[in-house]
Amino acid sequence: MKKLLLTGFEPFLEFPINPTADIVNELNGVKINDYEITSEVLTVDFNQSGTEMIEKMKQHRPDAVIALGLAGGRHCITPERVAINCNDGPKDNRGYEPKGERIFTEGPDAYFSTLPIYAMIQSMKEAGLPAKISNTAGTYLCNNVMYHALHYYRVNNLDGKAGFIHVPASHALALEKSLPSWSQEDLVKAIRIAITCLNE
Ligand code: PCA
Repeated sequence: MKKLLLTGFEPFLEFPINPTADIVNELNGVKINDYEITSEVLTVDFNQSGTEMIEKMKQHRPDAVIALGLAGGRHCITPERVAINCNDGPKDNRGYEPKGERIFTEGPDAYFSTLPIYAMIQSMKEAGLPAKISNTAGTYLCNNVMYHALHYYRVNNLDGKAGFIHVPASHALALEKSLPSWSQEDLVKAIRIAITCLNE
């Protein structure tokens, strides 16, 4: 059986709930096709989250990594195409606010996702769940952990697949903040479908 590391994030900025933490906790230990899922919830901290991702990859030695994050305001599930070597954005959960710093000084400018993102959106849409590819994961912690996962596989010559999927707000979050939202059930269903595509 192969191992999938599935990560979510703690709440951040103006969002008191992060639906990705609940998604990954629900799927922890679940087996989907060839993959057994190990879940972790990451902090939202420019000086910490990437290190956590690498520590979890060293600990679990996953064959694939799917990192999840909330994109409050998006309407559909969006597998990300690319991670860029840049930290920028509003204050993280420890109050740090980088202004256009490189994540790894000597790292490449960008990494493309190695997840089957076309198959993922196709399968989600066939199941009646709106999905489309996103061409920017931003410059905040979601981009940061996606970059870290791809960089770790690359510099260690490992052939695991890695990438990131942004999800819309859950209804629970939308009760607190006015945002387009999905049921938690459909969010989990979409991520289960994405995982079934890993063999493609
Ligand atoms: N979303 C943020 C960071 C944590 C999260 O869930 C982002 O899109 O960068």
